[in-house]
Amino acid sequence: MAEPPLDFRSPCLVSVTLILLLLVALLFSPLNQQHHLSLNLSSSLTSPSSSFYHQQQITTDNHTTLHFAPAPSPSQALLEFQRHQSPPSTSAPQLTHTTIKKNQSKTERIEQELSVARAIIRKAIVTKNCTSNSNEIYIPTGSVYRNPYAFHQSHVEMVKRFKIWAYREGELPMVHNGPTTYIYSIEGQFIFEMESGPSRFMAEHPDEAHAFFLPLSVSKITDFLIRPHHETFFHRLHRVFTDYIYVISDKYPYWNRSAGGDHFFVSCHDWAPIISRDDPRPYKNLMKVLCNANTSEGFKPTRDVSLPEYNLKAYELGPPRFGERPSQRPILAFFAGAAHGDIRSILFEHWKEKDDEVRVYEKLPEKMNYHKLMGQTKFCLCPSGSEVASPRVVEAMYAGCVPVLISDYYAVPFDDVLDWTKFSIQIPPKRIPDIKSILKAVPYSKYLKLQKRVMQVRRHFELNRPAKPYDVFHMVLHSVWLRRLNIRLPDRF
Ligand SMILES: *[C@@H]1O[C@H](CO)[C@@H](O)[C@H](O)[C@H]1NC(C)=O
Ligand SMILES: *[C@@H]1O[C@H](CO)[C@@H](O)[C@H](O)[C@H]1NC(C)=O
Ligand SMILES: *[C@@H]1O[C@H](CO)[C@@H](O)[C@H](O)[C@H]1NC(C)=O
Ligand SMILES: *[C@@H]1O[C@H](CO)[C@@H](O)[C@H](O)[C@H]1NC(C)=O
Ligand SMILES: *[C@@H]1O[C@H](CO)[C@@H](O)[C@H](O)[C@H]1NC(C)=O
Ligand SMILES: CC(=O)N[C@H]1CO[C@H](CO)[C@@H](O)[C@@H]1O
Repeated sequence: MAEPPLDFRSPCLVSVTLILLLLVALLFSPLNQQHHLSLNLSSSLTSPSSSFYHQQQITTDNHTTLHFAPAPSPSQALLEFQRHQSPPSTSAPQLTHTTIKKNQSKTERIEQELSVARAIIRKAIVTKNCTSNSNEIYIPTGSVYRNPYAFHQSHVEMVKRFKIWAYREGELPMVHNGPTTYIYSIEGQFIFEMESGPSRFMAEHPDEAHAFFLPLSVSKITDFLIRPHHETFFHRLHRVFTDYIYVISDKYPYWNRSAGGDHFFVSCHDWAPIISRDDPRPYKNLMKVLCNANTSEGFKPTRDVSLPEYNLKAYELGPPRFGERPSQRPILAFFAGAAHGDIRSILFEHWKEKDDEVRVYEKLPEKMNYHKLMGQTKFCLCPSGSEVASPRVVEAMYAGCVPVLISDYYAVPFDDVLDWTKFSIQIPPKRIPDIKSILKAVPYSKYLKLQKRVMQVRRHFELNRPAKPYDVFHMVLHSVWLRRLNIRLPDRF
């Protein structure tokens, strides 16, 4: 009896083939090879094999791998932005291994460049010395940095090398739209900074890009898309994003190459995490740069980036600076804002207009100036509202006021570089009744240190146009850069 002919349309065979392909991708995905290059930021970036957008077989190629000598063990290879880090190896990494091969693929070239950057950063950590050719406007030092040498060198390498391609697809108003306003302003500021002028980070051709920017704006989409009611709207929001990804992954090889792992979008809107709710698969690896960095809602600090929130008019570059000297700040603690969310209702229950030193208002009396009050306050309360982030963190810094974070599940911005315990106070929501005693227990000398460091880190939250090294735009890109350094693309393109 003759065997039936092999029919590739057989659903069973097709799915077996698919499963095999997925397994191969899982086993060999270079995105899994964190241990060779991890800067300890992406341990959770797993294989993208289940993504619809990533069905091709990926293989690794040893020739593209840059070996550091001596071969680091997994823990030694970690480039942690921690202080007091013991050197990864006794000898400095050898950069001489970066021999340029002839006829490299475009992806190989990109990956080799990143390998060189990693090696230079590791060397700066070992030697505690940064190599830079340019005249630097600022040198990070002091306890506010987890590892000032690593950060300094990494920032230098980023400014020197990092290239981003912003997709041109999509139309105004939902894509490519300039400054947005209100508490979503940073989202539009970022898109505007990337697209409006000559940014040093923009790639001239996608082949030379290390990362890819999806210039969609959730807050513009929510403004312009008809929303009869929330549920229907959430589906539409999801559709806009998924369609966009479909278009660019069909037209260009870059999305499929990394299953979205080197792609990112930026949003400050509360609803941004919802884009992946209907079908999370395409978003598994995508870097989400979000204000709403709620780790209990799918935000992964190793993959995603926490974005500071600003409450600004369009084109406005930062809140006013009315900060008094530390000795001229009679108010112990201050908050004014709407009754959004559970944490604030607890705050109001205990403190709303009840205390002379802990001044908490739902509605600020008209004769009072919000920013001036912050400038006369030692500790500015920054409770979460209807999302985890609050524009008060940045406002406090501009006013030279020590931020007091009152939140659950909030992944704070730039945490891989900055040590927040050195310039802020964190009070868990359940200790809201003790706010006054906690803050009064901070010795004046410690307060002075905290305040001085607030003035120091403030530069990392400043908005400039065009952007300047170490300002918030650079810090956000640096977060993306670090996450990009932690993945390696397959060499097939
Ligand atoms: C590739 O590298 C791995 C580990 O570094 C090694 O075990 C393997 O033998 C290498 N394969 C080839 C083809 O060189
Ligand atoms: C490199 O590629 C070019 C054309 O793509 C070819 O002519 C040349 O022989 C190749 N060189 C090597 C060393 O493979
Ligand atoms: C850092 O490196 C520079 C040149 O690369 C050198 O002149 C300087 O002495 C080094 N500093 C330290 C502390 O090793
Ligand atoms: C990327 O993958 C999808 C799904 O497998 C496929 O439809 C698309 O054509 C691929 N894109 C390119 C540029 O090959
Ligand atoms: C963060 O997410 C959790 C889980 O969804 C939710 O209960 C909590 O309210 C969120 N926090 C804020 C401030 O929205
Ligand atoms: C040395 C080390 O592994 N450090 C940290 C790397 O990141 C993971 C989680 O992402 C931490 O658990 C480790 O402590």
